[in-house]
Amino acid sequence: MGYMVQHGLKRARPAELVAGTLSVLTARMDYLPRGTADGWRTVELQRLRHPGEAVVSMYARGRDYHKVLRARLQQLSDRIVAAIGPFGHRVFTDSAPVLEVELAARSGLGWRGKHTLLLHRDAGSLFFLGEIFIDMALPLSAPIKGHCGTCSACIAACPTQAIVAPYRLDARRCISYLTIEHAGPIPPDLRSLLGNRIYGCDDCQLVCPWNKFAQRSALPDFDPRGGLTGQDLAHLFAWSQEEFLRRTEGNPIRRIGHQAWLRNIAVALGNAVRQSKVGSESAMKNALTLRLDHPSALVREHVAWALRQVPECTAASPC
Ligand code: B12
Ligand code: SF4
Ligand code: SF4
Repeated sequence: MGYMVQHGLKRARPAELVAGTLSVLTARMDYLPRGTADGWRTVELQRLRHPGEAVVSMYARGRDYHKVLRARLQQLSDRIVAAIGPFGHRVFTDSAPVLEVELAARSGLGWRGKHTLLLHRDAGSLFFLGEIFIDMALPLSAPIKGHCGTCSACIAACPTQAIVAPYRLDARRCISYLTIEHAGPIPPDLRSLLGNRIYGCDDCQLVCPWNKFAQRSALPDFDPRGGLTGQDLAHLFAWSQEEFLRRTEGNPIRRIGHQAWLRNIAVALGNAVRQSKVGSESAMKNALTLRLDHPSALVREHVAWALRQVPECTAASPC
């Protein structure tokens, strides 16, 4: 995430990013899939109790939001042009050095929760943010009051204690950073805390009481696809590079590449074999063993670590 330092104050000064910007239109797009049944938070929390199941963060089970939101913001800009005539504008979603949560909070789209994400009483936090920078001075909308109160459920639920204080995140400990943004080895002292989360993490949002009010998306784009939900770790670990690329086409997971995919799943397999009942770990052990001579040193090291998690055979607990 070194780009944050490189961009310096451009991040906080929209007119330095796009010359002539006078206002920013902020938008949210809900991503809870259309057909999600009530009780979905319990279902998602249960997945974390099945060590052999791979858990991909909810935002990444469908189409890559960057494309969907950008296209829709562009369409909105085109409609405004059709209504009022040409004006200078540029759309963003996570695509440039823009402080999206801060802009959204200041414009009243929600308040920043103690987990640092934006949330709203009527929508929880399961939405993406995007912006249109424009060269017209519009009346400002006002921020809204925060409603976290004395709650600290997200802080308590974070598996790696990444929320080091209310509204303060140590990204180096966040599973989302470790499994998506981080390119190197996952720090050994954090590996067991990742559990079966192989891409991103939703825990701080799953426990948030306001996500009872999370809105279903109106779009088919975020329907789960590519066989990424409810899959066995061993099954996903067996995907070749070609299969990985084919299955993740149009999905944000593709960005991390096959090597980081295997790294993440190796950690989850290590965590699963450590907890598994005698005998039930053999498929996972076999899957790991088949990757012991993978060309990537990163993958090999994580596989070797995972195999070291297999419980010792003892007289009390024979193999
Ligand atoms: C880097 C990043 C991450 C990092 C760091 C997260 C973080 N909390 O900072 C990692 C990889 C860990 C991450 C994880 C996730 N992310 Co992320 N991430 C981003 C990204 C690209 C930049 C955020 C950022 O700048 N962080 C740095 C901190 C320092 O900035 P900040 O949080 O805005 O807050 C500070 C400033 O605003 C500053 N500030 C306040 N006032 C002022 C005034 C001035 C003048 C200045 C200079 C500064 C300033 O003080 C604040 C506190 O330090 C944004 C997209 C974007 N371009 O904004 C998405 C974004 C925040 N992520 C998003 C999502 C969905 C996630 C995950 C939920 C994904 C997942 N399920 O795995 C997790 C959630 C983890 C969590 N609890 O935050 C969404 C959040 C939507 C929402 N409802 O809020 C965003 C907005 C992407 C999007 N377009 O939708 N993410
Ligand atoms: S995404 Fe997961 S690891 Fe990151 S702060 Fe939230 S609960 Fe903690
Ligand atoms: S879990 Fe509680 S403290 Fe955390 S964001 Fe939600 S309401 Fe705020």
